[in-house]
Amino acid sequence: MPRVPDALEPRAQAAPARPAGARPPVEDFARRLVAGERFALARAITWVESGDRAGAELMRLVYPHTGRAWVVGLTGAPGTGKSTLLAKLAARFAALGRSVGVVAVDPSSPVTGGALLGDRIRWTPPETGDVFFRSLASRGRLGGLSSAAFDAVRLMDAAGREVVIVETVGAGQGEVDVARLAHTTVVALAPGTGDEVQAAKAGIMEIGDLFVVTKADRPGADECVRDVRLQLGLSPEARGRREGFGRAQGPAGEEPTWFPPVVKVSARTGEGLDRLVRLLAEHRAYLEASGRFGRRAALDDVLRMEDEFRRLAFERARRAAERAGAWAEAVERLGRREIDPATAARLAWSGTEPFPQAGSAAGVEGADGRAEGPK
Ligand SMILES: Nc1nc2c(ncn2[C@@H]2O[C@H](COP(=O)(O)OP(=O)(O)OP(=O)(O)O)[C@@H](O)[C@H]2O)c(=O)[nH]1
Ligand SMILES: [Mg+2]
Repeated sequence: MPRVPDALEPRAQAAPARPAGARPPVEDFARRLVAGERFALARAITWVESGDRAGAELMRLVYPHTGRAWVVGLTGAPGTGKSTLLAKLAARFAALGRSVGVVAVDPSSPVTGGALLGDRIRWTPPETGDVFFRSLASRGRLGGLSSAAFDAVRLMDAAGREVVIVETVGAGQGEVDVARLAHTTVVALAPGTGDEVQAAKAGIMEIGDLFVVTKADRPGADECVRDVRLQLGLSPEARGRREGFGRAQGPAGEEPTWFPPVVKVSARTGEGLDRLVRLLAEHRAYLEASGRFGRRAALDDVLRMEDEFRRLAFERARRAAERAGAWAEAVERLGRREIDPATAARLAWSGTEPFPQAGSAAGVEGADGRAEGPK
């Protein structure tokens, strides 16, 4: 059996270094943040959340200090018990001497203002241990994680948080995003809610590295575990198959393997928590043994780069279309319902420079976005 990593071994806490000397504010903040100062971290996250330019500047400065944190994503339907579980997990890691960061993406939207569920758990920090909690109200335009959530995770990483746990409500794109950001994705399902069925529909069975059946003190937990196992391709007869970190003979010799475990946990009674923490540590060991730990963060960074590139490309193309008058024309004809939105987009695109185009909405079908010719 593979060795369980030192993520479980207690370790003494290092005191954050005190900064000294006066420098320009953002640089000063960057230094204090990297030294682990909580106030600087809190301020930095506020900057990125509000879109303050200082946030982008700070990110540029502290970025070389990122890439060390273990990012654990926790997702699941509203009211599954994620926050309650997260509080227990954070306390466990903190008790082991780890500095913990928590990013909760609040399901309340700026439109409705309210929380999804009246009884949702408010965060109470553990009595001991180093936990930094931050809740972000903002969500991405398409319901996925906002870039502020990604940035908050990176800032916590730069500030030396060793474990960063991100809670998102499973509502489509959110889970996919959290899996993209996290090294380890935990999917929470509550018994008796038909969550298993929903999960299969939403495709979250594919993203889970671990499945937690929450509220195990309630009836139906065993059935829920069985259903999830069945969906993972673990028939009751195949129960003996090893879940978690294993090794298998691959083309290039023995390779680390991972099969998603299903854990029954009650945050209320504490049942299953030890096993969950042990399996999380096992997944971390698997990530390291397979070289995925470093690669995962790098992949996320390239995707973040793509996001920004997409934004820049959009802005440039839109400005070009506006200059050519094609944007306004497209919007106007769309408003008169002469053309549908897709055709309108092509018409607007036909005005972009420096891409050579035919002047009509119909003539832009072949545009592949490659800049050709002098301009
Ligand atoms: N019986 C029982 N109830 C639980 C357990 N964990 C959470 N709950 C209850 O389930 C409700 C929702 O818990 P939360 O932790 O807020 O769930 P959540 O998934 O974070 O909810 P959202 O963030 O709103 O999606 C609360 O009333 C909790 O008290 C548990 O282990 N057993
Ligand atoms: Mg919650």
